[in-house]
Amino acid sequence: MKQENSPIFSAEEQARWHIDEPGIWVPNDAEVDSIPILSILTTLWDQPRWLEAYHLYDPRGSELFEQICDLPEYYLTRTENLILEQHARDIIANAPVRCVAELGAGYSKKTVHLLTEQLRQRGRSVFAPIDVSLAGLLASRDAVRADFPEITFHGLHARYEEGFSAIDKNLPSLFVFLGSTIGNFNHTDFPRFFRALAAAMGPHDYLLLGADRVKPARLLEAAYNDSRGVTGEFILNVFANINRLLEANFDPAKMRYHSWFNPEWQQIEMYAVARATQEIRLAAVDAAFQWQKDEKILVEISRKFDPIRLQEQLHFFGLRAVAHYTDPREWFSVLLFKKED
Ligand code: AVJ
Repeated sequence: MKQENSPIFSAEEQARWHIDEPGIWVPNDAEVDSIPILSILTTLWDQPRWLEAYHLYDPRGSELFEQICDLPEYYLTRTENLILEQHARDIIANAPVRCVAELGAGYSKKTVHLLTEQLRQRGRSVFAPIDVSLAGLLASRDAVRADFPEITFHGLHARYEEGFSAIDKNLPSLFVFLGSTIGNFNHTDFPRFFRALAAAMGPHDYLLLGADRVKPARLLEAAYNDSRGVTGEFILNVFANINRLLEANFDPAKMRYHSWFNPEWQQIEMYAVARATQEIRLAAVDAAFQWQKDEKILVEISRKFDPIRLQEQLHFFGLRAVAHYTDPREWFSVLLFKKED
C-alpha cells in the first residue's frame, strides 16, 4: 500500500484512502462484489420488479451507451455539449475554484471545455473524477495527463457519495454532474443524494448540474425508442450482466423492450416485458421466481425536469442558483449552484 498525501482529502479522510494505480485513490475498506448482487435480489423481488440503473454499465452496456449518444434521436449529449462549449468561460468565471470534481469519469468534450477554461483562468488546478468504473478512470487519467499536464489528476475509485464526502471542504471545488444522470434517481434516491452532496460541500464550493427538460412526449419517446433499436439492446443487455453475476437464465429471446413517457411522473420508463411465462433461476444464490407473461421489469427511469422548479427545490437543500444555461430550443439545462454559507 503506497502512502502518499493528496491535497484533495481532509486530514481525517486522508488516512482512509490509498493509491492503487498511479493517480487513482481507493478507500481502504472498499466494499466489493456483494453490493450489486444484493441490489439485484432486493429490487427483483419488489413490486413492481425493478433494477438499479448502474447494472446497465458492464463493458457491453458502456459501449451501447456510447452508441446511444450518437443516435440522431438522442439529442441530450449533443445539446449539453453545445451549451458547455458556448458557456464554459462564463461557468468557470462564475465558480472561482481550484478543483473540478466530476461525478462519473467521462473524458468527453464537455470535460475538456471546462478544464481548458479552468487552466486558462486559474492556471494549475486539480481534476478529481469519481467513478466506480476503473476503466473509465484510467482512460480519463491518461487523456488528462496527455492534454493538460498542468492539471493534477486525482481519480477516486468509489461510489459518488463516498468520493465527494472525502474531498476537503476547504478546497474550493466545482462539483460537476452532467448528462442528466440525476434523471435516474427515483424519489427516494433524489433527496438522499442532494442532502449528502450539500452536506459534503464547503462554503467555497459550487455544483454544475445537467438536466434534461420536460418537452413534448413524441420527442422524448423517440429519444428512448430509436429506429435502430440500440436503446432496446442497451436496456435488455442488463440481463446478460445479471446472468453472469448470478448464474441466472434470463433469455433475451423471451423478452421485449417497452418504453413510454409517464406524464404524471414526468419520466421515461424503460421496461423489459416477458413474452411468455418463464422460471428465472439465479443459481449463484439458489433462488428462483416465475416471470409471468406480459409482466414488466422496470430497468431504468429517466426523469425530466422543469429547471426553475429544480432550482427552487435545490434551494431547500442549501444550494443557491447562480446561473442557468440552456440551448436555443430550451431542451436541456445546465445549472450552476453555490453552496450557501
Ligand atoms: C445516462 C441516465 C442520462 O437517461 O438519458 C439513455 C441513460 N438510457 N438511453 C438517460 C439512457 C437509455 C441516460 N442517462
